[in-house]
Amino acid sequence: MAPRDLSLIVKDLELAIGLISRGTIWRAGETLNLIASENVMSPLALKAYMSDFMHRYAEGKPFKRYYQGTRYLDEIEVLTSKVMSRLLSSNWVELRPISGTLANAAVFRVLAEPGDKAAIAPVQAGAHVSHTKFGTLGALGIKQINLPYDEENMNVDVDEAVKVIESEKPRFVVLGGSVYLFPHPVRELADAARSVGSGIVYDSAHVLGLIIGGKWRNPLLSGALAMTSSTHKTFPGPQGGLIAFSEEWIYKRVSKTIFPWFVSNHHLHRLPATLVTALEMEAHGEEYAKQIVNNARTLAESLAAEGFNVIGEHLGYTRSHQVLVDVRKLGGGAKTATLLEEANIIVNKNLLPWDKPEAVGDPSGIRIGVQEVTRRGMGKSEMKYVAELFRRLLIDGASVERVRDDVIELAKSFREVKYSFDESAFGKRLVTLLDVIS
Ligand code: DSN
Repeated sequence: MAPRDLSLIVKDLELAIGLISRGTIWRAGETLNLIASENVMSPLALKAYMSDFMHRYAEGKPFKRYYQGTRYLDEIEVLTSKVMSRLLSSNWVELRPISGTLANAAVFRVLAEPGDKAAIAPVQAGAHVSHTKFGTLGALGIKQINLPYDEENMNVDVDEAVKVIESEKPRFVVLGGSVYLFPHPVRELADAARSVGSGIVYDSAHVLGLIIGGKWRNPLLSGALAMTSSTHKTFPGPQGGLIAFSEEWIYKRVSKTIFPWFVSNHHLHRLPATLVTALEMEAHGEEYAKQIVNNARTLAESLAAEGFNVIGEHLGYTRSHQVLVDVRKLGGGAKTATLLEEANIIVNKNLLPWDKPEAVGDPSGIRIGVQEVTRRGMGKSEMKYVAELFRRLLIDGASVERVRDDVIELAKSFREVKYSFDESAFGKRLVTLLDVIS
């Protein structure tokens, strides 16, 4: 090894400190974040995240670990499961998957062997890549059958889907996903799935917070066998995953396989932060979810009024936190998302129902999510203002700098995280790692 060049190390450290700091100031303080799969934790949850648990290992189940030193973590994991069970009306919750994709992997693998078939809501209906042959499903060797899509209703075609389930007899049916405005038909397909010895796995990653807040149907109460999720979208916790089940047998089988098949250590500091967030959602989730759905609808209507081609007008635009806009006339999804980013408005380009998968690099649309700006306290008047900013930048051709200045002003006025516990009251007693190490 070459001798250490301390000046080079310090140079890289300075670079790292600059990048971390500028990235944080920009994304947390100066942008309007409209990515539909993100959110911000509350100050109290952040403090809980900054715990010593981030350094530790705990393979296995609470109180049956392969490591010593886990006594407090065991209690936290049990308590988090208990709170989540209460919020999701499930007696069986697994918190160890470290992402929504790994939650899907564990359930898919238990329900099917390589070579078996699974029927999924197609990509037009919002399927996540992990549901598909290009992602986790394919990696597990499970064959993908698409449920038919009803363009008019922008949803799975129920009558045709029943026929597909009855004829193909898939081992499981996947509903839910990443890009959808209206609830998928769980109740309508549950009997058909059951009649062929199959079950519905509902990916609730995007709508977990809406389910807890009572603004989206709980799939477990509509007949789903399992709901998989991440914990950081409309549920505003740390990045992570979970699974809730409606039957004990599937819980037991998945639980036995998460470790050692899919996760060894389950990134323990997620758990205290998820617990704080779950309690925040129990206290404030109803109000929060209601405001998210109202804001999404207001933003969709306002963008349409400003001259944008917003998808789903005939269905009332949206019932989720998402709004989809067809931007083909503005140069397409890639160009539009890039221009918005220059003005500090962060969205992602997205395939719209008619796009072929090959169009993924430059699709017809953009996807907008309002869950983070809602958490920061924005309401109806801000949604109208956001639509106006979009129009000034994308239709009127206003200068990027002028719009960016207005976006920074707006972002600065909405930094506080609402629908959360008072950090100054509860946080004083919460000891973080930085209080202990020096
Ligand atoms: N769930 C994806 C999204 O919706 O952005 C990320 O994997």
